[in-house]
Amino acid sequence: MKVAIIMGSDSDLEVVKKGLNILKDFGVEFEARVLSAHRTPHLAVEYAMGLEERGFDVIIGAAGKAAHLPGVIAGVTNLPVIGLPIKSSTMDGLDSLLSIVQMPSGVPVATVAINGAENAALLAIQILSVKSPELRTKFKAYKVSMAEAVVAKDKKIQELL
Ligand code: RP5
Repeated sequence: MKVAIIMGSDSDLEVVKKGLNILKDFGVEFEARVLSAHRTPHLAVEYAMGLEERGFDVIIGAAGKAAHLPGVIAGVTNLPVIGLPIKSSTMDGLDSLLSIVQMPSGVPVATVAINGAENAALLAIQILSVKSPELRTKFKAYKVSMAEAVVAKDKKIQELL
């Protein structure tokens, strides 16, 4: 089970890394590449078209500004594509979000929040966990520890007030 992460620029890496760390924590195999829908369109399409045959299951496409990358990828693959809008411009990432989320019907891109790299990775893990009991168990444990952290914070605040 493998996830491919394609980012439009190396300037996206700082945000994308947060998602890569989650994939590492869950022990999910991934490949991360810098390929642009505008600057290297032929390479990006060629790479995306080969992923299914290479055994990948999910693709995360991260891009900012006129963020066409996830949509272009979704157009040339049968694999599910998660779009990660990067806040990289003077419009606070709203341009990236709208470019990614407003896909025409027939070509879905599951779009997460602006800079939501963690959720992109977690959604990829949830998709993989449909066929992986091991990942599902890890995901359940993740949710439990997240809830425990909130309960601990609540307790701490009660003690302070
Ligand atoms: C997009 O343009 C990239 O995904 C990046 O978010 C944005 C800016 O790229 P750089 O000019 O920093 O390379 O294609």
